[in-house]
Amino acid sequence: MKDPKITAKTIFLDDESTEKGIAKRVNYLIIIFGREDDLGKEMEIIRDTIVGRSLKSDFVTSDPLMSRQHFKLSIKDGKVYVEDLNSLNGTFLNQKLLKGKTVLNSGDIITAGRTVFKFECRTELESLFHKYLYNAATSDRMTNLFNKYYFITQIKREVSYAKRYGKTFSLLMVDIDDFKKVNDTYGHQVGDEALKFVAFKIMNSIRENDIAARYGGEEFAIILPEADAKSAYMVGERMRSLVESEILELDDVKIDITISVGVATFPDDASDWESLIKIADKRLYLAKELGKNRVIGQNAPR
Ligand code: GH3
Ligand code: MG
Ligand code: MG
Repeated sequence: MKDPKITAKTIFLDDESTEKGIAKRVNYLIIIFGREDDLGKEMEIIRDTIVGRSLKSDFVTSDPLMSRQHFKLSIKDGKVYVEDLNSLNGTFLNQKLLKGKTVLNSGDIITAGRTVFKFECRTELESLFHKYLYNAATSDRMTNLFNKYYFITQIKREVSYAKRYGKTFSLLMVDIDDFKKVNDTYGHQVGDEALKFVAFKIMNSIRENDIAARYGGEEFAIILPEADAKSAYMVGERMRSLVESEILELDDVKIDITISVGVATFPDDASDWESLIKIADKRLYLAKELGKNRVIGQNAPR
């Protein structure tokens, strides 16, 4: 969760900040066409920025037709320049092969491999609005966690990253125990509050780079980059105990909420994302069978 989430509330500024927000200009590079997991990705250009496929680039894409360090943006006297970095397939500016260092104007289109970038000089308000739209497309409104669509693009990405660099990562599948009873006893509104409560506890048990999503109704999925089976189990256990230890108090009701968690680890348990979800799900199901309010990881029977 690297960027703070921009909600409609955040962009509703007072008069003075609105004036400033219109007056101030910010330079952005945004991917307007490319691979699904790159689309909509953007970066504020405030320093020299190398764009390419390598993780050492400042703006990393997943386009296999781009060079590892494909082109560079640099700033001089308030202007932004673009130059190709001896890439294999060249860089195109407004569909013409780029030669030398060229100044960029707002609206310019840069093409590298199969990826199309747009350079934009935006007002600060526009840039907030873009963040808001991105957030709306990738988040679940009720819990403010990521949505299932975003989760799937990220787990695919995590698998290819871990495969390429020989890394491990883990997945937690979380489901609220006896949630139907909460709805049936107290009504859907209280049920919704319980969902937000669990989402909040999940956020409090993970780190900045972990990706927590609402996977379905009362089910959550969390990607823990670089976490092995043991540390993922510990994160799950921390989550479970955080939820258990606080009673949810709403007006005149007090509710005990618990969760069950299934843990699966790449590559120990599976070598593709679909099987990894299946295994975590199976363990979650086992946690339910064994009496709920527990975490089941690698040592559980499959
Ligand atoms: P288990 O411990 O086995 O998970 O039992 P459960 O009752 O939690 O599981 P079940 O799948 O039977 O019920 C899930 C319930 O979650 C049913 C559905 O009405 C409720 N639910 C799903 N999404 C929402 C939502 O957005 N808001 C509310 N209030 N309830 C929801
Ligand atoms: Mg469920
Ligand atoms: Mg449930």
